[in-house]
Amino acid sequence: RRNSTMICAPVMAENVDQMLLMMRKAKELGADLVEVRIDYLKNFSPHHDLQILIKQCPLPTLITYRPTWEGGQFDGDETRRQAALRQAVELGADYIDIELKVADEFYKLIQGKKPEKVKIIVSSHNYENTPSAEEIGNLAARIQATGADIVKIATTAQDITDSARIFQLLAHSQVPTIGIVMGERGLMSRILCAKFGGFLTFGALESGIVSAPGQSTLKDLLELYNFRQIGPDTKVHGVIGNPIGHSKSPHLYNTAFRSAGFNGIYLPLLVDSVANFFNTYSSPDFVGYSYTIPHKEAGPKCCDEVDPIAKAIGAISCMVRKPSDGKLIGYNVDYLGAIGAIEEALGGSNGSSSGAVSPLASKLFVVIGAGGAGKALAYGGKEKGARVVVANRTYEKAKELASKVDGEAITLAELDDFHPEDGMILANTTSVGMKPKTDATPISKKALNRYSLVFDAIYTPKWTRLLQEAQDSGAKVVLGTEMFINQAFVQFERFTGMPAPKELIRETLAKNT
Ligand code: SKM
Repeated sequence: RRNSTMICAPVMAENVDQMLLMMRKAKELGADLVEVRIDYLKNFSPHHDLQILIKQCPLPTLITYRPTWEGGQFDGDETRRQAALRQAVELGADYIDIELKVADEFYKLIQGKKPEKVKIIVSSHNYENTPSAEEIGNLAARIQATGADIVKIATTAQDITDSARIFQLLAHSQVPTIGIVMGERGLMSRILCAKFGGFLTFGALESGIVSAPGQSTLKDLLELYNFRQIGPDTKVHGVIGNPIGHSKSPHLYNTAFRSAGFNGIYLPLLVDSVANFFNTYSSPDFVGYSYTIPHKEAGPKCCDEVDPIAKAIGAISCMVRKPSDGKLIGYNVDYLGAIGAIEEALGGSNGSSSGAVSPLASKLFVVIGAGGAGKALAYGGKEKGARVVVANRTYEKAKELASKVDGEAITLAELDDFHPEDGMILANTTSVGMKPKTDATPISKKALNRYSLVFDAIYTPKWTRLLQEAQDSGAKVVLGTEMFINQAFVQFERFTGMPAPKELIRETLAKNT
């Protein structure tokens, strides 16, 4: 274990018995303490219920009685609320959460009655945004001035860069501090708080049942993100995209990092602006990135150097920070994986190094989409001697890419009636058909009988509607998982300098798709 950051499981239920069951589950799942959200209890009788909850909990307890004015469930009398919290203090709960707005009042109430071991967390929640670094600093100072044992600041992420200001607080704070940025864009704060010395993070017992937006599950913290292994020297990696929840990259790399004993973490990074991301996260510990839709083409602008192939393609899929000088280098490792898998399915040797003629040579290769992945596939097709056709919703973009690969451009609307010859090869590189819109497909089924092979870059789901219909039409199919896995091997080696544990990566993807 590399850090002292605890994992706290929030327990929310309508009655005490259910809460006790959840507490046992929290312990089984590996939590360090539980937050008892007594504002969720119906017919709460403070002394009786608190005594049972505090005494029978198999883990240390944090008692929280969150009022509606701070985002909780309790909308009754404030004097009663504080009286219940005072009882929790007297009954020897390990931690009590009290909101900053009433902290001074509460400290007066418990004067002389607080056992030494009971620690007070003074909390502030902002459900709108994350203030400036200066405002957060002032807020923390105000919380400390109440006499808090532990400072808690929870804000809301409007952008992924918001977590950086909370990390700054954690890294510089002189007292134990909980810093959480809520919402999907704040996910990294819930995991990297272990790197920056946060006092605790929250982990839900079940997915979808969270006490605050963006909370991870205990299971994900421990198994997917290797939370206990994160430390001050842990190198940060991630996949930059939007959306990003579907990505299996975190599963693959975190599993592979752990098996290789590599001190790294890999996160899903929901990024709106790559430029803002890199302006903010410029520390030497933020070292490796995968790029996915729609940011592959914006990637090169954020690099200090771009590999010649990525430059020719006009998009990157991978970026690493050189340890020697901190420069960010961009690569494109997408096309190799996809083209290799297509060649293999066509039954030829993938002759790139042997000099043999590729089975793609002189074939008509239709690429749907002219974004980052489309560019990589079109480039790969041309390299192998195929005649490339780019089909894209915006014709201008199709034309621009087609001209780079000496190919032809058509619009997506023309694709259904496009059949200059039989035995063509089709590659979808758009997100049409990706989870959750799995009913969608970029081409009608009846047009598919002109193709001898169909590839889909999408791997969630593994069998897209396009691939199913292609197979029904008698075409060979190449799954997106093939491309995904091939490029992951290369990226792992770039990130770690070690050979990729290929079998493990394969197994991990199979388990998660
Ligand atoms: O090129 C890959 C990228 O490296 C990662 C990824 C993902 O995590 O879903 C998909 C592809 O774009």
